[in-house]
Parts: sequence; C-alpha cells; structure tokens
Amino acid sequence: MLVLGLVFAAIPPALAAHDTNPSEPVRSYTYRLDGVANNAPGATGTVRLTALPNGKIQVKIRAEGLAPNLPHAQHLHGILDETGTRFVPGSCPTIARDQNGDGLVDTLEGVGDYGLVRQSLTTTGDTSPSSALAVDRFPVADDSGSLSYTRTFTPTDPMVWEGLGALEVVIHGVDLNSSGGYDFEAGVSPLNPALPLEATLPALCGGPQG
Ligand SMILES: [Cu+2]
Repeated sequence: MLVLGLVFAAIPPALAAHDTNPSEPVRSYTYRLDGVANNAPGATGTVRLTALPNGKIQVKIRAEGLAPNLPHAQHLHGILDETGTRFVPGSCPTIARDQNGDGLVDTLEGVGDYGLVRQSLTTTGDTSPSSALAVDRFPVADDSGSLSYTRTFTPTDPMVWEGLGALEVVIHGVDLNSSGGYDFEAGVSPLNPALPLEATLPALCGGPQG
C-alpha cells in the first residue's frame, strides 16, 4: 500500500487526470514569431509547442533575421491568473509599452503582456526560470542569423504543461549597432546591470494572441 501510494503521489496531477482517457490527443500549438515592436526589424520565425502525454513538453523553433553568431536567450513566458494556479493567454507587446521613450520595448516593459519567465529554453541542462540568463546554454544564431532549436524536457511545474496553450515564446538578443557583439552602447539590461541591454532585449515573440 505504501509503495502504491508513493507511485501515485509521484504522478503529476495533470497526468493522473488523463488515466481514464488513454486516447487523450497530444496538444500542439504552432505560432508565428514576429519582431517585438521596433526592436529587431526583419526578424521572423515559427514555433511549435507540444504537450506530450507523458507530461513532457517539446519545443521546436525556427527563426531568422537574428543577430548572427550570438547566443539568444529564449523562454516560455506566462501570466498567472489571480488564483496563481493557472495561466491566462499572453500576448506580445507593441511600441505602446515603451515607457522610457528609447524607441524600444525592453524585457521588463513587455512583462505585462507576456508575463514572467516560466521555462528557460536552454540547449542543455536545467530549463527552470533560474536559467533565464544562462547565456552559455542558449542557441547561437548562425552566420546568416538563423536559429533552429528542438528540445523535449519535463517542465519545472506541471502548470506549464497544463497551461502550455496560454504561454508566450520570447527570443531575446538584438545587436542594435551591428557591432557583431552585445555591447553597452545602448545601456544596461533592466534585469541585470552586468549585462548589456542588447543581450536581453526581446527580439521575437509569439503566442496565442500574437
Ligand atoms: Cu524571455
């Protein structure tokens, strides 16, 4: 009895709910990724998010027009409802969110639209929000600014699996002055002054409401 209890306790509620319906279809969401406001003109892409029956999530991204040969932090962002137990559909910020008048929408200025980081789309290792700025574990765009990414992982929180269709995909990193690197000419990141604004600026965004 004790062993059985432990086994069941280990199954995320989202999965346990599906025990009576083994034919539950795989949920999949495909979005276009568009440049955030005026941050990254010419950047574009697509993403496919899939909630697998085993509680894992598969993310497939193809993007182009990004800063070449530079790492691009990328995340699933989400807005929780007032109960804090489920995600409500997010959206992508427009230039109307530019509060400091610099002509850009930085990561924090967009947070009201897409919410906080819920999952870090790293290439290896941890995918939790604590890896949000793990720049050495994010995909690097190639010579022509293209990026492709596929990873299947167990989400940090079962809520992410359950609410996958409400989350936004955000890809960061813009080389504003085409210097070939992320530099401090445009200032520091609002997330961490040790990082340039360019490194965390949202470049592409896509989700259930654009
Ligand atoms: Cu992000």
